Amino acid sequence: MKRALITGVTGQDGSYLSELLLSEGYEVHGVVRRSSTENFERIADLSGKIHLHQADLLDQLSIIDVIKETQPDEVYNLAAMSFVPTSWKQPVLTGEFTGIGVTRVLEAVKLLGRDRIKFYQASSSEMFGKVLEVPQTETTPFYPRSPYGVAKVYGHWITVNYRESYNMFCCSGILFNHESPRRGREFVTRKVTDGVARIKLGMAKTLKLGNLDSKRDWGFAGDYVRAMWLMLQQDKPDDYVVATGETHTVKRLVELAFDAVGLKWDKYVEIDSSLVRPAEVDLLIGDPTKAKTKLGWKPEVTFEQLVEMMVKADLARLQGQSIPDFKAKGI
Ligand code: NDP
Ligand code: GDR
Repeated sequence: MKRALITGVTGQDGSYLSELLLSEGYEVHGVVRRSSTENFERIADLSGKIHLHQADLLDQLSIIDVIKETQPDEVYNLAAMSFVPTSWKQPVLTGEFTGIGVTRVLEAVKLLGRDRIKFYQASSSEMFGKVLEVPQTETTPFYPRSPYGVAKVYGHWITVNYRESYNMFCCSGILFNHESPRRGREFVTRKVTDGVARIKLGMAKTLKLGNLDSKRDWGFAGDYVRAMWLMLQQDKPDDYVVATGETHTVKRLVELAFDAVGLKWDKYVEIDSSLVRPAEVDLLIGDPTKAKTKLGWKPEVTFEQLVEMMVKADLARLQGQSIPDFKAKGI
C-alpha cells in the first residue's frame, strides 16, 4: 500500500486529493496546523479514513518529524496562504508560508528520503501575472503581480532547483483557477454562487464585487487533483500547466450564476472599488497540451456545469438540505 502525505489537507484541494488517493488504495496522512477551533469541515466525511498530524510550514522541525513518522512515498505540498488580496496585507507572512515553506518541506524530504520520496508542489497561474504570452505554457516567462504570485514563483523555482541539484523526484504543477462547492467563500466563484443563492432565498439583497472584467481560466477542483496525482506516477519528474484552455470574465460567471436561479444579475450586483486589487492579472488562459499528451489528463467538467454545480450546492446548504455529492469524477 502506498503512503501519501498532504500538507494543506483541510483545504479545498486537500479534501479532493484525499478522496482520490483513498480510492486509489493509498494510506493517506494529512498535516493540520494547531488552532483553537478545529477547521476540518471539508474532511469531515473522511474522519477515520485518513490520519492527521499536527505540523506547521513555519516550523522546520515539525515538518521533519511528520515525514519521519509517516514515511510517505509521495508528498503533496498544498499548504499556503492562498488568498491573493491578503498577500498585499501580509506580504512577509505570505513569503514565509507560500515561499520559504516549500523549502522547509523539500529540506525534510531531502533529509529523510531524497531517493525515495516523490514531491508535488502546488504552483499557480498567478506566477504568469501580467502575461507575457497568450495562452500560457510551461515555458512562458513569469511576471507575478501580487506578493502571493511572487512567493509562488520562489516555490516553483526551488522545486525545480532541488530536482536539478539533488536529482530528487520533484514536480511543479502550474494549476489555473479551480473551484468547487468546497471553495473558500472569499474567492470570487464561491462568493458569487453563495451570494446568488442567498438572494434567491431572500437572505440578501445585493452582491458586492470588484473588477467584473478580469478573466480567468476556471476548472473543477476534482479534475485538477487527478493531474497532481498523475504527475507523480510518471517515470520522470517534470512541470505541467493544468488548465481548461478557455477563459471567461467575472461578468460571465455572474450572468451564469444568476441565470441558474432565473434572476437578472444587473438588478443585484454592486461594484465596490475597495475590492479592486492594487495590481491585477487581466488575461489568464492556460495551454494544457503537455498535460493532455504526457499525462493523458483532460478536464471533465465545463465552466457552465461548474457554475451550476456550485449554485445548486449553495442553495441546498442554505436550505439545510444535504449537499449534492460532487466527487472527483465530476457531476
Ligand atoms: P485553501 O486555501 O483551500 O487551502 C490551503 C491549505 O493550506 C489549508 O489546509 C490551510 O490550513 C493550509 N495552511 C495554510 N498555512 C499553513 C501553514 N502555515 N502550515 C500548515 N498548513 C497551512 O487552498 P486550495 O486548496 O484552493 O489550494 C491548494 C494549494 O494550491 C495552495 O497552495 C494554493 O496556493 C494552490 N493553488 C490553488 C489554486 C486554486 O485555484 N484553488 C490554483 C493554483 C494553485 P487551514 O485550514 O488551517 O487554514
Ligand atoms: P485568484 O482568485 O485571485 O485568481 O486566485 P479570486 O477568485 O480571488 O479572484 C479571481 C478574479 O475575480 C476578481 N474579482 C473578485 N475576487 C474576489 N475574491 N472577490 C470579489 O469580490 C471580486 N470581484 C472581482 C479578482 O479581481 C480576480 O481578478 C485564485 C487562488 O486560488 C490562488 O491561490 C490561485 O493560485 C489562483 O486562483 C490560480
